[in-house]
Amino acid sequence: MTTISVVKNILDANERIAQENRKLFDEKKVYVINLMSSPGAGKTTLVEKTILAMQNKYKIGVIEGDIQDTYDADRVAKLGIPVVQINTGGACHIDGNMVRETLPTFDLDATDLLIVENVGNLVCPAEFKLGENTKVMILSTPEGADKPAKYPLMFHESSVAVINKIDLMPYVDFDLEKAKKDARKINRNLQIFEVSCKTGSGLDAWFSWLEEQIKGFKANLK
Ligand SMILES: Nc1nc2c(ncn2[C@@H]2O[C@H](COP(=O)(O)OP(=O)(O)O)[C@@H](O)[C@H]2O)c(=O)[nH]1
Ligand SMILES: [Mg+2]
Ligand SMILES: [Zn+2]
Repeated sequence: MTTISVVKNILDANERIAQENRKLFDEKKVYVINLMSSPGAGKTTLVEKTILAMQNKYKIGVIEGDIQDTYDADRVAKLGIPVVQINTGGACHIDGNMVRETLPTFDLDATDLLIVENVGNLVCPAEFKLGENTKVMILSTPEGADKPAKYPLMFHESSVAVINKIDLMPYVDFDLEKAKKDARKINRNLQIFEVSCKTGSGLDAWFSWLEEQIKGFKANLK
């Protein structure tokens, strides 16, 4: 009997494309973030805040991934930033090939930071590499502190967890210490930022960290 592991083949094929993307990003010195979370955790809001804080220093591009529609891309385009919408037409994650297809629309020579907002989903986006430098995930306080334990792969694969909507802590039963402890049990090196994209609290630490990463990346390529 012959068994074909479809999932493994898909992931292997994706991995090759992600490596090609990575090679191009290195050549062009583009630092790439793969931003993941559940729907509504605050990805687009964090993208907007990051653009507003950093667009004077860095040239930013954005890829928006959604099953349908262009709401998020419209929000980013309003800020005058090059943005491409990927409509996955039902698929619950972005893959390396989808990213590759958007790249000719960007001037990569004039891009320092490319942010890919993945489809809202805490499960399979963690499995598909895009050629990013860093996977960043957002957990928002209304989602509950049990999410690291329930969705370990997302926390394992990400280098950074942004805990967003800290302003809502008085209204939701979010055990911040438990969330952090469980997340670090899964990923000892996880960098955690506690922020509110609404009030702005904690965002400066995120901006500084990101700036350091971009500078370090560019310096290493010289
Ligand atoms: N209270 C509060 N609301 C937020 C915060 N960040 C985002 N939101 C709201 O959460 C909703 C979903 O945000 P959005 O950025 O679209 O999430 P996405 O689906 O992950 O891209 C919007 O109504 C935002 O205004 C925050 O820090 N605090
Ligand atoms: Mg969004
Ligand atoms: Zn998926």
